[in-house]
Amino acid sequence: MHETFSRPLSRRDWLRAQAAIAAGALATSALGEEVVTLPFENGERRLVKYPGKRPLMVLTARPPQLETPFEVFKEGVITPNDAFFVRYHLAGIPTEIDPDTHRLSIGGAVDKPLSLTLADLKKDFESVEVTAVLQCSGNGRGFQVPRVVGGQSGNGAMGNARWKGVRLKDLLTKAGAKAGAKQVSFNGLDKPVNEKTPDFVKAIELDQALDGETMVAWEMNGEPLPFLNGFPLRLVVPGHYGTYWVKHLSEISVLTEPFTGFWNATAYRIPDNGCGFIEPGTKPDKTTEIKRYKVRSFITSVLDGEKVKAGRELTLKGFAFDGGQGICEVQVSTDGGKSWSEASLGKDLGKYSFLEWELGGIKLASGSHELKVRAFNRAGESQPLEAQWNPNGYLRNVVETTRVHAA
Ligand SMILES: Nc1nc2c(c(=O)[nH]1)N[C@H]1C(S)=C(S)[C@@H](COP(=O)(O)O)O[C@H]1N2
Ligand SMILES: [Mo]
Repeated sequence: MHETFSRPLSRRDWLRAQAAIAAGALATSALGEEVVTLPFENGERRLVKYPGKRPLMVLTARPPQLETPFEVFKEGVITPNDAFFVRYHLAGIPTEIDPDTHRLSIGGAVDKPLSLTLADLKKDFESVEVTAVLQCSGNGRGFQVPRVVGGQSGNGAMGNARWKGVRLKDLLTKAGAKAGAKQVSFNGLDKPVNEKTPDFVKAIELDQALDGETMVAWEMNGEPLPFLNGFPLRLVVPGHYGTYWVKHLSEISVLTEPFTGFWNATAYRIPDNGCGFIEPGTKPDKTTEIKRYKVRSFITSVLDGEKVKAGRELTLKGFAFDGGQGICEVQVSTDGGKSWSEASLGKDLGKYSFLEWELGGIKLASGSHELKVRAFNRAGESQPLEAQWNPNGYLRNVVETTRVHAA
């Protein structure tokens, strides 16, 4: 079995992979297919192997929406490419892209429109790298009560990777964004399959596009981007929810007026009240675009529902992240949130990365225990003990609870 679409493949491999995606899934088989059950209503998910991926939890097959099984996060703070989640909105996803002929156009309000190949990007611009979390706005939506429509994800619609590419700023500087430009929009090769669905185009402010952090990337963890994660080029917007990270990027447009497309103006919006949450079941008076990640933290060394040895010394581990202020403290509770101990922090991979934490010397008496972790960032932001709500199930960042039984 080939590993990714981005490696040279035989013609036969290509045809097989294309047929698999077109059929909506690479069915491992009806026999012996594993199922993972998330702890909420209708939480059964088949584990299916797609091209370039190990078996992942299928939320929808067309378009592919694949969730990372949470136990993958035990492997470390870099999420392996073959386990990285996949999310698409449009059923018309590309199945074959030739990296030698693929072009990225930069147009709109610029002095000099550009049309660049992957080779041009690598040769004509300085390459840069960042380790950054990619998290879907609806990560954890399945846990929200009362429930809302949208993909009912557990907490596996996130991952952390080392991205390599060029600064968007350098591309826009070369093209010469015109004075008075306001925003920049991004389009990829995927297409809607019916007329009513708007094409997936996203825009960001020009200032942000020029911040030197937003990137056009071709590499993830030292490999070409996996096909389903945006091969051959994607936008990387460190600290910002995944909706902006446009995949199979083909077109960048500099705009003189604010973008009014569906995916900015109607979708991916949160209550405009500072925190993004409102009274459950109500409607927001005003909305604004979703932007940066809220503070989150997870226990990964033991999973919810796991059994542990009573009285035996235990080290808890996990990771925390935020939208780029940087995590400065992590606290762990083994008594359901009554008391908290400070965890030690692992190697700093940069302010946009998962940051590992660890707390040793824990002994649990026989019986059931609620383990919790919470993080604080440099802006003094943390996580609420009670889950909060909004109509799209975005921004989940409650202090998560891992229930273990010691015996
Ligand atoms: N072309 C394209 N890019 C896209 C999307 C899409 O539907 N089409 N979905 C976005 C959303 S909502 C998310 S969360 C991320 C998911 O990236 P991944 O599939 O690499 O995990 O891709 C973003 N980029
Ligand atoms: Mo998303």
